[in-house]
Amino acid sequence: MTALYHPHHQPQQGQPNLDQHYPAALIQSLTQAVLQDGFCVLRNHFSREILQAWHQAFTPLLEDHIAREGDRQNRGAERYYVTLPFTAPFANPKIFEDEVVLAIVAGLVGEDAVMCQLATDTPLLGSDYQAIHRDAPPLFPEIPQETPPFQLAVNFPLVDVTLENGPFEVARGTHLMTKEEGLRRLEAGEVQLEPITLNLGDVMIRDVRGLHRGTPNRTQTPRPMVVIGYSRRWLFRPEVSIQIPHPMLDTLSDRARHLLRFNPVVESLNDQSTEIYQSYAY
Ligand SMILES: O=C(O)CCC(=O)C(=O)O
Repeated sequence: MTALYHPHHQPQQGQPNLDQHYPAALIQSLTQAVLQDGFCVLRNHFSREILQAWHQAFTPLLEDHIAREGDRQNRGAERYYVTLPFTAPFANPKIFEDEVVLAIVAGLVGEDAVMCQLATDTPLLGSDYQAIHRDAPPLFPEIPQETPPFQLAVNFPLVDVTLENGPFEVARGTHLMTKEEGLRRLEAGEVQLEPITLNLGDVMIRDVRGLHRGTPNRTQTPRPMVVIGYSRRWLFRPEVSIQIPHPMLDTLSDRARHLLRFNPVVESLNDQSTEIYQSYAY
């Protein structure tokens, strides 16, 4: 069973997600779901107003990205990876410091986890099925056993995700085995790819080793999915980073500074090269 977070535990829209709304047992069961299934979904968790503002700010970034790098197509036809600038509206602690998400993250990749990625994946009309993949190589490719989690993706869409506009598909439990074994089980019909439909406000937390793929967006409307990466403190992923503009530093809480501590601080975002995350599938 995917652990679902049910609305009767839900804080009012616009209210902070305080711990008392999320009993420790619920956080524990969501954490356990990620350990067992490779993912969990928190329904109706983030403020839709905040995400609507993100969507508005994202649209010109996508257009600009396509104009500059549209011919790269390294994630497949009509599918784009766009880094989000760590400025308003995206540098919002109500999202990246969400108490519940951080509690689950801490239970999976440690209290001293780091935030290493803030970006989006967006299929458009004309996109296709991706090859089934993971987002990270195994820590120890020499042995056929998997390890406890070390890299998480916190995903949430900027539009409702339906079966028509390119739902992410994932095979439950495949983070616990080698990629070859996961592919064998898929081939044998022992596990299936499941499409994850999400409403604006829903959040998926996943172990990036779960075998998954993007699917075609058959609508005219782009389907942006945000990815915030949280890792164990010792994991270095040179392909991703978050450039922190110096003026933002004063606005960050101690916890945010700690989460972001291994990211580069830059004078301004204007003259910096952006993240190039080319090789994404393992
Ligand atoms: O956006 C999606 O649905 C999945 C994209 C993905 O897995 C990737 O590009 O690595």
